[in-house]
Amino acid sequence: MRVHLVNPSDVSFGTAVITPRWQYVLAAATPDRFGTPAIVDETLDPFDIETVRAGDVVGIGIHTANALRGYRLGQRVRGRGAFVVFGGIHATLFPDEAREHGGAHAVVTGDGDRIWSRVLDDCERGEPQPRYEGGRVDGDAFMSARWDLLDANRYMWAAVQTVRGCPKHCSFCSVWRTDGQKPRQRAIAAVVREIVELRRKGFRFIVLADDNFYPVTLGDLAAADRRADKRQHAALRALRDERFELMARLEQLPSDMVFYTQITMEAAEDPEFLAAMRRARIRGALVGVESVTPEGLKAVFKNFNEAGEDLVTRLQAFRAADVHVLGSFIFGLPTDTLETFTATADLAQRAGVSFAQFVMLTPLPGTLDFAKWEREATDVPMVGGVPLTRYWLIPPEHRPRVYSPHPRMSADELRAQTQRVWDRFYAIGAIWQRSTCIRSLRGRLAFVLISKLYRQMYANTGIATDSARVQRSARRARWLARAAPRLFVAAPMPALAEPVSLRGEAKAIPLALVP
Ligand code: B12
Ligand code: SF4
Repeated sequence: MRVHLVNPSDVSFGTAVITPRWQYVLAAATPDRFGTPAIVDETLDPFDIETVRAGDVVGIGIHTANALRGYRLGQRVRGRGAFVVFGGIHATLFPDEAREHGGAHAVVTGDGDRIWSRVLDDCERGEPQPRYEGGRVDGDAFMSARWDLLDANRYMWAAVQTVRGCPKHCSFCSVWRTDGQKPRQRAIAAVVREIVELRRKGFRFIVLADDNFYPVTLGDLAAADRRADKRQHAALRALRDERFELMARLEQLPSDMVFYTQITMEAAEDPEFLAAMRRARIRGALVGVESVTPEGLKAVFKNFNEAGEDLVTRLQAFRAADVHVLGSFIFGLPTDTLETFTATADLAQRAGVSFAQFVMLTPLPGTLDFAKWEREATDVPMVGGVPLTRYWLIPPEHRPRVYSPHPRMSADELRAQTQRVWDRFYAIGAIWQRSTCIRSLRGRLAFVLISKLYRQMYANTGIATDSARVQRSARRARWLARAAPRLFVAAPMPALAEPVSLRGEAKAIPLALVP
């Protein structure tokens, strides 16, 4: 019985930007007696189903965007007599769908770390259960990924997770509902061990694939300190201290290492944290700016962000700490007007963000926005027998782009305006100007390449609807992607030692104490 772990994708680029972490985590969770799992990432190459034999187990991980591709694969491998198991965020949200459309024998909801070995045992006995609850595994029980299985030449960045869950509750995001609002921080030693292993192999670019790298703000601490019962304050303090300890260890790693993460803007108000990020060489962060207006922020329950000039100041604080910001902006909020597009484009350039993504408000399953959209939808259009409220089940060639309805602008208008902002931000002159944030010519060229690649990949899978444009983008992305990994590989360091703890090993925080 062979185990296959498949990351579905309709488009294969030959090279990918970031390793799908779940595959290496599930490989680690696979007991030795089942042998080494075959890891297939379709963003690199399509899955050759001829490799699947009757009695094998095929684990397919899906998010909403690749769910249908996953279902199609599931049906085909089930036809070959394999056991089909689905997991991932979309399967967690719609477990029955994977059975109905994907030929699933079993669906795992939540985290796969602990439950996976039981699923395999049951398949071995020929008795998989229809549903397994993986739950939310504690931070210190997360499996470390099996990086020995990684082909170092095909990815630009490796993904290491340090914390799961986010205390916020933004209306367009599903993370706080699936991963929970209690931050589950991994043990520092486990995180660092993975990073060292990756650097030994020649990986120097690491994505800290966290929901929010800054789960405890200064505001949270102050609020907890005002309470008579100080236990919560102590728990938050301990979480914060662990972040600093982790960053102190990263600081001791080879100086050519670069980290990238996702973080809320509140970190910009915390100079001590920013300074630690700089020392740890966390050189980039996706910051969910979302909207440049206070009304827009309120509409998505993100009032903790700043707007206008205060927003510029916050974003510049990251830049001053040498943290390149990938600003994530949302268009199509009910409060947006035509002026919002120009104001956003101007602000993105002025605030010194190095990269930006301009996404259109989309009702993603598991979010409050989706629930409202589904609830309020009347006369739901059908496409090929599928209601639009299940748009991910519509074949990609017929699938309309689905956006949250806007009170004044049509979807076409929103899309055209959004495209215009992308084109403006990623014009070669604008990129070259932004690349001055890097000193070396090689670094600047890499910056231009990554900017162009990012833009092309997004245009391909993101907002463009004109198929000629999509095809062109895919071709360019493939071409750029071939050149990119060479700029990312470093000489392996097989003898690299693990950095030592500066304050003694931090203890895992009892979950019950974290608010
Ligand atoms: C890093 C990341 C990215 C990276 C890298 C993706 C990659 N190559 O892995 C980048 C930046 C490229 C990215 C892009 C996007 N992402 Co993203 N991303 C994440 C993030 C923060 C972490 C993912 C991760 O590595 N987690 C660590 C691993 C170990 O966890 P995991 O994947 O959940 O897997 C565990 C379980 O789910 C389960 N499991 C997973 N698969 C399987 C399979 C089986 C068989 C089993 C048994 C179990 C199992 O077990 C695993 C171990 O516990 C998540 C947030 C999140 N919490 O998941 C968002 C997230 C997955 N992304 C999201 C989105 C929306 C996107 C984009 C569409 C954003 C955009 N607007 O462009 C694009 C989509 C790109 C594409 N076309 O596929 C959403 C998905 C929502 C949804 N309903 O699908 C998430 C949940 C964030 C959010 N705000 O809601 N993303
Ligand atoms: S958008 Fe970011 S800050 Fe908001 S809930 Fe999701 S992960 Fe947390």
